[in-house]
Amino acid sequence: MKLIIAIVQDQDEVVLSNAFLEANIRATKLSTTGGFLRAGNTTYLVGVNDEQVDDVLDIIRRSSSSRERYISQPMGMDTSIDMSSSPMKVEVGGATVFVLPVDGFYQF
Ligand code: 2BA
Repeated sequence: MKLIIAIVQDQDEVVLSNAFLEANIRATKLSTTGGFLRAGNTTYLVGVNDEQVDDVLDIIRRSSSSRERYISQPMGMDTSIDMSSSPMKVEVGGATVFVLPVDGFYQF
């Protein structure tokens, strides 16, 4: 068994939730915040059998888009770097995904 942790942009959340429902994939959705942009994103926890991992990755890939964001000064960034005249472009997503082995799965 594997635990898939997928961080997606909030704009992709509805499409991905619907895709999981359609494919009968059980997922838990968390409201999260990116450490760099300090913007909201959505993190899914998906527990699946090993043979389902590729299908879940496909669903996530198809449901997540990459987007450009412009930021003037991320909170907490070194303020000695003057970014006032040149907003920085960052490409966010589609999805950041971790696949972890699961030692145990219990429902009490
Ligand atoms: P954020 O941390 O808010 O990062 C948003 C985007 O800002 C990143 O997109 C990346 O393009 C850029 N970025 C992040 N840190 C940067 C830095 N030190 N310097 C320059 N640009 C930087 P993504 O890479 O697509 O990441 C989207 C979100 O996925 C992240 O939001 C974070 O919530 C999560 N994430 C990404 N990598 C992660 C990791 N290794 N561990 C845990 N969460 C991660």
